[in-house]
Amino acid sequence: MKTRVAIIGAGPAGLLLAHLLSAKGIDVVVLERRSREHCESRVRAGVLEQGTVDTLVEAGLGERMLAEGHVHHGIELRFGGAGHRIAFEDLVPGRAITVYGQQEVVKDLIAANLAAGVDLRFDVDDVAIGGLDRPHLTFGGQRLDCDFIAGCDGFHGISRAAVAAHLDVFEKTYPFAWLGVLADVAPSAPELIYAASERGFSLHSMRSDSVSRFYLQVPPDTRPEDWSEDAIWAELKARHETVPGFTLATGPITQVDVAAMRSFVAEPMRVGPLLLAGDAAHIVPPTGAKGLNLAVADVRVLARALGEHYRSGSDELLDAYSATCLRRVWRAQHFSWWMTTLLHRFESDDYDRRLQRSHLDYVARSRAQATALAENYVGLPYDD
Ligand code: RFL
Ligand code: PHB
Repeated sequence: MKTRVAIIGAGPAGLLLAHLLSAKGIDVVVLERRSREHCESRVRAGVLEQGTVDTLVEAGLGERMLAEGHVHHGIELRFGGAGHRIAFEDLVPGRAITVYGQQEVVKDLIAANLAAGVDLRFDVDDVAIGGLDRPHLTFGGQRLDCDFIAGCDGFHGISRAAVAAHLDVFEKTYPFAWLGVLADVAPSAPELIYAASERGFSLHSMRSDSVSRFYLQVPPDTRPEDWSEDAIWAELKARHETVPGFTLATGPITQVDVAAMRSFVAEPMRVGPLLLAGDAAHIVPPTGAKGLNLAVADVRVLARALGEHYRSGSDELLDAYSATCLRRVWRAQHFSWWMTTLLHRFESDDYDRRLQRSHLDYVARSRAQATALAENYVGLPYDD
């Protein structure tokens, strides 16, 4: 078999890349290890930056997102017995976030790719990178020759590992994880609440008018079965019901998962014909809601660079791919680390705790600090 761009992984990065390239008439094959059902039901991110929304709309993928997603013009930081709203409409006029589940984005992308006749293969669990001199993949006893391999296979994929000898890795781990909770209950507030309490960090988010999404800071070795439904609600209430008059509504919990917290960057994002994109190249802790948005930003740059390669033969954009993406990646690394250290409870001394509180107060009181948070949260403009 032969194709121009062989894409490993049908997450947001691989699927959007396939969609953008096929729209330019560039032949692709997507190979995904898991089933379509698995990819469409994996609950992860929920916050789309303005630029992500614009990118999806431009690519013709906006219909359901614009109808069913919820546009939010602010978030709340809750600490010290009070809530402080970061008002996007005032601080970064014209920019907002859209709350629309990652699995809905994935469903829309799979449907659009299949409608366009893209060669999308699920349940392919033995993909191997055959070589980079004459780039090809092998799977299921077949050989797929290609011009480029797009490694869109997430943090635990094979692509980054295949070129590990060529990469510099920058990494940070955190002494806690997030317990993710999905519940059939209406959100208790219209916007996201990032709550920094004495008991640890907690996040109130949502998926729809009748489904809420919560996260609790927990010890890193936590397993979902360690937490009963009652214990989850008690802890969510204790961390959120810290301002007068706020009551957290409860309901049946439908899913509990644990997400590790990590910061990670592999450089460069290109080794010859192998191009890494999304979580395959970098990970951020979810506190800044940046992971999915970075994956989309990478793929925008990559689709344009590959388009230029095939259209005019110029490799200027491809040669700049890694450096272009890494500028945004490192900004998001800093923002995600900053939000994480600002809001979580660390085993630190009293001095560090006072610093953390002072910093939170400063964000709540200073327009300059609040604007810095807001412009990063809604997403800085793309370079292009
Ligand atoms: P993905 O989504 O991991 O997709 C990779 C795909 O590759 C497949 N794969 C393979 N296929 C073939 N052969 C192999 N050997 C393969 N190995 C792996 C996998 O099965 C999978 O289908 O990576 P991608 O496309 O780069 O997308 C990245 C995003 O998924 C990720 O950054 C976000 O989910 C991160 N994230 C958030 N990002 C946001 O922008 N906003 C948020 O609000 C947000 N919240 C979150 C998050 C991630 C979380 N978890 C679970 C880590 C909240 C959580 C709890
Ligand atoms: C989510 O709704 O899943 C979500 C929202 C904000 C974050 C992380 C996750 O920072």
